[in-house]
Amino acid sequence: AGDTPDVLLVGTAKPIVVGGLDPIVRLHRLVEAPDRERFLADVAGRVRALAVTHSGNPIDPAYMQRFPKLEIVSSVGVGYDHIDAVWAGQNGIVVTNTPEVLDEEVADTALGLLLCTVRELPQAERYLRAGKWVEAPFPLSRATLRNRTVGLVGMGRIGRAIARRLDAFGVPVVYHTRRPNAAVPYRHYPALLNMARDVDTLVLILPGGPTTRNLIDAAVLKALGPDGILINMARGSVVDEPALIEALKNRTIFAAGLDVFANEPHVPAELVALENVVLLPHLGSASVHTRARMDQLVVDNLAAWFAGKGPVTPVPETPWPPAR
Ligand code: 8YV
Repeated sequence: AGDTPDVLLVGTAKPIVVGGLDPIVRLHRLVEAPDRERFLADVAGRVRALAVTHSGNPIDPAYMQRFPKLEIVSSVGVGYDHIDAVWAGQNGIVVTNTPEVLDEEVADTALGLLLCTVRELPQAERYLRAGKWVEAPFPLSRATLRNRTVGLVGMGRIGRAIARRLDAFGVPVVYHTRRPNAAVPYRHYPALLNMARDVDTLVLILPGGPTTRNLIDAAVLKALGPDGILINMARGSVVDEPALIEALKNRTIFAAGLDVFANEPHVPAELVALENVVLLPHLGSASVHTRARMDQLVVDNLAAWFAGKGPVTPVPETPWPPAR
């Protein structure tokens, strides 16, 4: 009590995170340290929390073990596949993410990307800018959202926000998850391959990490078929990227809309060269409005923790109060 806790900032010094934490903790900015290793060795023994503002750094057991007094990892973003939350839970470390505050934003972006991909809107805009409209009208889009059925892979909070939007569009929704969600009215497919066979559009909105790696492989793409459209709002790791590139080149599927990639920010040149893809630089939640709420939640979790109130949004692997 009375002790100002030491917190290590891992990632960029976002103003809301720094501004919110500076008055209540002793904030160490790893990002600004000239000699990171010496800096870490210096502060590691005192650090009680990590504030993670960048998902590029893997927060694995070896990393967390450098901080013997580590109590909590507060990470920005709803996805936390960059953190070994199972190990953290087993070692009494709480992990928090930033759910809910981004649901509607990501769902908006998902519908935008779906419409862009189905109706070839970015291609049409490039056409206009290139001055080609005066020569001939842009070709009719071969695909349409009319008569499509969307298979959602994942049915969490964001999945439900996407499904609600599709309801309003008059587009039927089905979904695949490991366990059916009793709270939703949509048909559940226990087997992804069966769903891929029955629908022509897949929207990925599920966690990344080892359990979902390459879930969308050549077999799923083949089952989706020549009218198939794949939208990835989840993590690049969920898709076998080389298999997807092959499927797009060979017209095994019709098109893809991707907000996430296997090795961000690097996007394979082969994808960039394709006309039947729409590519976004991982901006599902990336508005000033929503990112401010996410950053604030990173602060709120640490503020609540050090005030003795427990975390605001712990991940399921590190429940609070801890399961015994
Ligand atoms: C960001 C995201 O990539 O919330 C997520 O899981 O993918 C994004 O909002 C990021 O985590 C915030 O920088």
